[in-house]
Amino acid sequence: MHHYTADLRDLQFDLFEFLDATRFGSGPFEQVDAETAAGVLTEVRRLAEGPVAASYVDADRNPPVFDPATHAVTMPASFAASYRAWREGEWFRLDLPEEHGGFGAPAVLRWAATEMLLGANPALVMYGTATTMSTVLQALGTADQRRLAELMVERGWGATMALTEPDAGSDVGAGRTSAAQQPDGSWHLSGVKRFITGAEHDLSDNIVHLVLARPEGAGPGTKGLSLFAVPKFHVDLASGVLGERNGVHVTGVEKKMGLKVSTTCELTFGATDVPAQGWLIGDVHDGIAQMFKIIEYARMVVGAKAVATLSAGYRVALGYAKERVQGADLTATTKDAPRVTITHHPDVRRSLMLQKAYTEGMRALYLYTASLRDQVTEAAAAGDGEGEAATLAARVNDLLLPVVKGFCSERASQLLTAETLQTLGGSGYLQDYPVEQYVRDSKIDTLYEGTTAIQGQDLFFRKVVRDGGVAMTWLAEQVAATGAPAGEQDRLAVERRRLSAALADLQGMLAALSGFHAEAVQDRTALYKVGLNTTRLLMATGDLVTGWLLVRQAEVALTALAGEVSAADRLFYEGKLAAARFFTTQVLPRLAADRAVVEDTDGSLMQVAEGSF
Ligand code: ST9
Repeated sequence: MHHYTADLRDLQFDLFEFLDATRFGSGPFEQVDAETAAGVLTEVRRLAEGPVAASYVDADRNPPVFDPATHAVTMPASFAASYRAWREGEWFRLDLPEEHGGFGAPAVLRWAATEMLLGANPALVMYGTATTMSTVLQALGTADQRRLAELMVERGWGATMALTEPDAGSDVGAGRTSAAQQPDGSWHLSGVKRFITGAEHDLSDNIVHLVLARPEGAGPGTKGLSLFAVPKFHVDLASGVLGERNGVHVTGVEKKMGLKVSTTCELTFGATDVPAQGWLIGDVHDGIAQMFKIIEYARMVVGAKAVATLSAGYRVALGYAKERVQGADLTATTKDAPRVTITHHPDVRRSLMLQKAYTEGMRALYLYTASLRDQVTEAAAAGDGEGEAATLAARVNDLLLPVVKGFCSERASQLLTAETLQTLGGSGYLQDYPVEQYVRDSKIDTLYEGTTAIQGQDLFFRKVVRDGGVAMTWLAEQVAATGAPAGEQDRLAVERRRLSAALADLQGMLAALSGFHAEAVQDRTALYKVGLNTTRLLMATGDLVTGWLLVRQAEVALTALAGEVSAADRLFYEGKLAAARFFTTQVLPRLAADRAVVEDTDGSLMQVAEGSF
């Protein structure tokens, strides 16, 4: 047994009972029927819990070694073995479209399988998604770049997304890496990128960097950036044979709090005699939009990773709590009353149910978001890709992306520290259990791929205001429908009432923020009142959608319980009812306080002198 166990039952529930299971074996997903999909989940679970999880701890204690003289990184042997096991199983194909050697699996299945790998060994997925990055070259590249993409898949080459620079983190548009066009049509890049994931390792014999740089004479900001493919080694595209070393080198590898086996690199272009030669993607200057194709995917990776780690942690905490005998029942009246396992203590139960409800609710959230992508694919396959339903599904998917990334990572990180580790008491602080590593490895999820603050701004300014509120209004209608009273005998009456109240609170927040936004037409400083609340809005939206999905899951559970179920399934479905009851009555009421804070925002914080902090 390694550190990780997957929650296969809950993943199966999401895919085959909760979300629309009719997509398996039909339309664009004809080749992946439900039985095949279930087989994929079982196989990936075996791989994740076995060889993939095997190096998780060792690679943390013995992280990659960087040699500045050769710019090379040696990966821990244990991790290389995990990576090999994953590649030899050809599982990288799961994430590729069928026309590029993939399985043609729906997004819900791809993300469910990815969750297990992320929970078992997140860095492995981060190195492995290099293969998926090739699809951007397939979609947007020239004929040569599409050939390069083929080689990336065939040879298992690494890839990076290179945006960040020492003075351009959240503000990507401040990037100074430049690109000068050459007579042969290629470009020479100069500059330094920072925090580049996987820019050096010895897991593959080449790495293709996808780099944002500013062509000479281009304008400022993100719109002046173009996207270039810059390989570590030049390639003869016809044969795939590697040629000369390109002038791009890793000049530093960061020492970090966690996720140590994922190399975080400083990447320098054109600092030696050899130029850093790159090629403009698709021969068009549209860098930030092209890079966002990768960023959107990566933000889903981060959200799913956060849920995967919380799930792994919750299962460790639950196992511990069921075994750990400590103290007497709170109602005991004598000092020598029998000691009980800590699951008998109310506060431990509160903590465990909080972890369970968030884990299952946020899993439902990222899978529901993935299912919207499937709806777009299905509509396109039916020749209705530009139709109303597909457009709406794409907009709601866009709306939920910052929630998946920002909300799931924040909640998972908070819960792992405040609840999961705490369940184990002092033992949680020890390296005897994996939870301290989960805490360290998951903290980065709130930071990279756009911090939580960036996700909050994205949600309000781009996904609500710029969208004209279309996606948010549709989502609110769905929540309202679930929250509507369903008769006197309804076992979920309390849950629906609480859900409706929380929806009203979120709508109150949105109304207040829209008011501040409108006020800014006259007085720009009113925007501060929006900015003081965008993270709060992000978290409240996440809580509401999580609560909504948990109530809908409870509806499915009730239906199942009305029929014949096994003893194990009875417990599983009762657990769904308990999670919905707990979340709607103990978490959602807090949105009323958030609403009051938003409505009372006066912007005075922005008047406080720096020296008074
Ligand atoms: C990093 C790496 O952190 C960490 C590794 C994580 C592990 C991930 C695993 C690897 C995954 C690899 C997967 C590959 C697979 C790929 C498969 C793909 C199929 N949505 O608002 P404006 C665009 S890397 C879409 O004016 P500012 C849009 O084109 C570092 N597009 O922005 C827009 O034009 P328009 C991560 C968006 O004020 C244009 O940008 N760093 C979106 O100029 C300008 O928009 C970050 O994430 C969006 N949501 O710049 C940066 N937003 O408006 C964080 C913008 O005409 N900072 N565009 O449509 C930000 O996101 C900033 O908000 C900013 C602001 C830079 C966009």
